[in-house]
Amino acid sequence: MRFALFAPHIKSLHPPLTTPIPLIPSQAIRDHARRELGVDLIGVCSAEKNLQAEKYLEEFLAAGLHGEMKYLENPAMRTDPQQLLPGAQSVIVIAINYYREKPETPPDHGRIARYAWGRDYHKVLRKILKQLQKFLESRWPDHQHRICVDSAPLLEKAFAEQAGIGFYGKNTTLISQEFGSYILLGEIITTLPITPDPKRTGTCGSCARCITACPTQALTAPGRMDARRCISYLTLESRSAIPEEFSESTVNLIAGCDICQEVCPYNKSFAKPLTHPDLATTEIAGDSIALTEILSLRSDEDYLARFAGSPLMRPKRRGLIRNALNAAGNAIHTDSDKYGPMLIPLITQIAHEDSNPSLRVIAADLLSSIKNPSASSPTR
Ligand code: B12
Ligand code: SF4
Ligand code: SF4
Repeated sequence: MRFALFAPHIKSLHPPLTTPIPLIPSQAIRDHARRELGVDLIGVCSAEKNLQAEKYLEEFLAAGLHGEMKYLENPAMRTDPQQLLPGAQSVIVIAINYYREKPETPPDHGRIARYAWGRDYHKVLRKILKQLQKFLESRWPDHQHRICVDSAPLLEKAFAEQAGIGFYGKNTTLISQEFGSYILLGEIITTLPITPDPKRTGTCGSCARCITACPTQALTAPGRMDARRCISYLTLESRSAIPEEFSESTVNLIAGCDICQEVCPYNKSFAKPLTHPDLATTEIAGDSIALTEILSLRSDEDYLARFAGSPLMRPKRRGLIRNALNAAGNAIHTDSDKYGPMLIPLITQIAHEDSNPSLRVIAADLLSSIKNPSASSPTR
């Protein structure tokens, strides 16, 4: 039996701790997660506060790089599992591979990032973590657990790195040796003292392909992102119009962006098709959607009927139509004879009739930029 060198919650209450806490070996948890729950990677780290991650996040916030993502403005909590579960001893991190081959996307279709092709991963990972929690409860009663998949404010990559799942790439994603960066993360914070895994070593070396490939220069330095420039932020998180500066480079990306992952040599070598049945069997948005279909979604009810259970519920109808208008503008500017006749009538309809006033403005501005391509507008 190994012993913990520290027990974070006890340490903070009684600094001169003398009795070591016996550590539970992680093998049974690992085996159950992999064999019974289809978890691709699992690791454990101590529930100690991550001071370095807190410092990085504070710097990121102080520089305003998070834009409208106000929910990140709690760095002390995001880096301290004790604040999410008093008495926490360990963080169990799971990773699910979500890679799939991407077919070519025609310009009159909006491209969807891989994580959003099927069911909302929060639901999928939460279900897996609930089953894992049941297993923990059956083996070790009288302990507390808290599940996190974006839902609780935890800086997930930082704890996944500590738990040996992978290393931070220059594109700011967490890269695993087994699957590359196409992995989604979820955690159980627990009062169980479990043997931690060693941190994995890994490095980008001299590679900087992601930094060069990013169409909006969102990767400002290795491991540093100005989220306000990232297409994922612009299409999913921001509620504002897509700034003119980024509208052309966003091309036909309407929900997230995978470019800095697609160019990554780790993904080229190690990405493999996903196997988890809950991600594999569902396809709600798919890899792309005809812009005419999105621009025809006139009501929130239509939107819900089409995208319920998908990550596309996050930008809501307003956000996805804003993105589709931007993509439509780009398609028309590429080949107006080909794409104008099918898209302009729908843009006109939005400009005149849409229930959302900001969409009416974006559509009207787009129409004037189509008529007068040299004029600027919020979407071009
Ligand atoms: C906010 C957020 C975003 C923002 C900001 C992205 C970002 N890079 O953080 C936006 C909207 C842009 C975004 C985009 C995406 N996201 Co996101 N996002 C989050 C969220 C909710 C919080 C992340 C956060 O706090 N970021 C703020 C910054 C400060 O954190 P950070 O990158 O971890 O910064 C660290 C580095 O600077 C780092 N660092 C560590 N060592 C070193 C060393 C050096 C030298 C340096 C300089 C820095 C450094 O320290 C900082 C703190 O730990 C997490 C879920 C969660 N609750 O954690 C998902 C999460 C990070 N996203 C995820 C995914 C899948 C995506 C997308 C791939 C989706 C898509 N296809 O569009 C893209 C990827 C874009 C990219 N290149 O990162 C996954 C990532 C999985 C993985 N393998 O890494 C997560 C973990 C969700 C999940 N549960 O799986 N996302
Ligand atoms: S997700 Fe796209 S926009 Fe964001 S950093 Fe990566 S390449 Fe750049
Ligand atoms: S593309 Fe190169 S620099 Fe970027 S994350 Fe991958 S290995 Fe690192």
